[in-house]
Amino acid sequence: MKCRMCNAQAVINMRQHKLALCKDHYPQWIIAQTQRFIEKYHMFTHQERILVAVSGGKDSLSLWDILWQLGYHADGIYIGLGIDGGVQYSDRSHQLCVQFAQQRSLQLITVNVPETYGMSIPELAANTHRGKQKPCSVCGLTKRHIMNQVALDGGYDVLVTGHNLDDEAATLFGNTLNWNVGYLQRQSPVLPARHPGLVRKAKPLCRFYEREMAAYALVRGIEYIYDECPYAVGSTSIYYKELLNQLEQERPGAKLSFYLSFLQAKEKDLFSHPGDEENGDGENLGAGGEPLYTCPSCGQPTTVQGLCSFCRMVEKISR
Ligand code: Q46
Ligand code: ZN
Ligand code: ZN
Repeated sequence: MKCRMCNAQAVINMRQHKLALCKDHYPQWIIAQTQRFIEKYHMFTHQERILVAVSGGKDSLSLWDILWQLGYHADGIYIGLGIDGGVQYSDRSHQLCVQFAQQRSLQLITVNVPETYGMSIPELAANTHRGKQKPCSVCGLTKRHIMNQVALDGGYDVLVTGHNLDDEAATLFGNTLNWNVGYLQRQSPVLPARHPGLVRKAKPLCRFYEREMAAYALVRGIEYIYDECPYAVGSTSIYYKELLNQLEQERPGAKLSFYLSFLQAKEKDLFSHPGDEENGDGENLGAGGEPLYTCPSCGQPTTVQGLCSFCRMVEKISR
């Protein structure tokens, strides 16, 4: 397979775009496409301050690398979850983020959950009613809360995450299977901040396949953690990804068109609703148009008067 631009050996063939590119032209194409998506969905500008959520995985580190090459003012945030899983998952992923930032003289903010809250994520989960089998719901709540708080306190304009097309298509698939209207309303490449306690969120990689991001990281020599979080094993989202991969196998481009057709349907107001909003709690906050209150402890939004879910959890474990 030859590169369409220069005839050199191609490193990737993207069947859905009928495009093969070499090791030089491929990263250039990814970077230019990312800039196109940032503008198309009005994610952020070169004048704004960006906080990139990094996990040590290929997507988030590639995203930070792309934004850096595009000349954006982007700092990173890493959240230490205290997850070991026999592979020292958290330690290793932190090391890789630190190394990545040092190589590019970028600023990395680290929040260590066990040091800050006195318990690791699995311990937090074991000590609350949430996440009886798996710590994922407590983990998600905690990560969203901390990322939003650090972005607010640091005066960042936008929080960006490395969700790729496979992630977005799997989420969309799950939300469609359940016709979860609230989540469908909120699923978007960019989510404006509707409450003063929230920052805007954006997903610049939402139109790239997972394999395209793996190829980008490889070509750019980015060292990343290959292991998934040990708690990801057997998750519904992984199951949906496998189903969608089967579909993609037979119909190249199916995943991309599933996602893009959804975005087009949204543009035509299929899911329009006055209460279109995400929240610090990660629940269906405000999606039904109900009013948002402000948590007296952290300032982030909540649907009930009083403490938000995160602050309630913290209060419970400190008792
Ligand atoms: S939620 Fe669950 Fe992930 Fe947290 S505990 Fe691991 S798998 S990291 S995206
Ligand atoms: Zn080429
Ligand atoms: Zn709160």
